[in-house]
Amino acid sequence: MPLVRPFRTSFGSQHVRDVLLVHVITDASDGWGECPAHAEPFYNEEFVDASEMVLQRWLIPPLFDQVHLTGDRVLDASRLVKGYNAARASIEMAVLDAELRAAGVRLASYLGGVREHVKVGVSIGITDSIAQLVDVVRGYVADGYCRAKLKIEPGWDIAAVRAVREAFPDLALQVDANASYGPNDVAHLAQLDSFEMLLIEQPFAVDDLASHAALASAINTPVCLDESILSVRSAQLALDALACSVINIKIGRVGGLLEAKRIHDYCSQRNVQVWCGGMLESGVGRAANVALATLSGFTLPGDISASDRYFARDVVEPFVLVDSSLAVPQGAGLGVTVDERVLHELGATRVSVRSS
Ligand code: OSB
Ligand code: MG
Repeated sequence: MPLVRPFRTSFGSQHVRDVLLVHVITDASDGWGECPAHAEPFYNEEFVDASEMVLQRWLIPPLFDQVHLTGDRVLDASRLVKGYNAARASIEMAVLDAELRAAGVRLASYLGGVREHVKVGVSIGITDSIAQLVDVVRGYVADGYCRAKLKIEPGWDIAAVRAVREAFPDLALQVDANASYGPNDVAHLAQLDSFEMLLIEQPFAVDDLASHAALASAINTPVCLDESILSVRSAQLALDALACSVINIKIGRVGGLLEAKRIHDYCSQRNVQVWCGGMLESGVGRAANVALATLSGFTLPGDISASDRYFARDVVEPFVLVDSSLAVPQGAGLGVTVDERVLHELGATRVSVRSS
């Protein structure tokens, strides 16, 4: 799917999304899921061609042995496979969608959601100049976004954030470094503390809790982890290490909607704020993100922008921005309908895996 604007981060510039959807067909109904892994293993180690192979060879076949397959059995059925959380999330999502569509239950209700609209922000890539960045932010503010997240990297940080803060004194602002800084950058990053931001996301390496803890103790702005959090267990370790005070929950990073909910529940118990991250999903994954973000502990705006921020044409009915929020779809399951005509026009190919 071509992106309406290239998305540049510390790990490269993307112009298209290589989207992998999973379509589950059961006796009772069918369901869709999305694997949000990217074409290259630059965000984390997973990449979409590998996800596809793991799904075909190891994640899907054991599911045919289940007498009564439900979404809550998918994670356990795949416990022998290590990693590939985005692939795991996609098949769980599709099975849950099929199950809930057959039962006539919305995903948000099944998860225990408490709201009909979720507040969202927009994640803004690195641009060629600071003037251009300020223009891009201005465009999204005009579109109605109440919160902007700026991607940063060494060489594109303090001055860029300062310019945006000066141009938009009241905008809710946060930054995301995608692990592009090292332990020696703590003092440098501490300069970001003066811009009254909601949070600083994943400045250091995925396994470097110590540098995150050092930064967190040096500044007032909350430190948030993305790449480092893979499960309830890693959330507990990070919080105990004082490496963060806020967590970005992504369905694809943690291995599915149900682990995402468990992390949410755990953080709620500890009074830790969470928010729903994004991976430039199509409308299928976006519907799951919206449903997840209806849980009570998702108190910060999600990286769940409207469909037109990403794609000229989405594969489901587009999500539209109203009052910096997206409405939760009304229908059962994910509540969206995949337009197979759009898939065809995008040149989608289909691979079938059947019970033998
Ligand atoms: O780190 O949050 C991230 C997109 C792809 C991979 C990683 C990240 C992101 C985003 C965009 O920031 C979030 C979105 O709008 O989907
Ligand atoms: Mg991030």
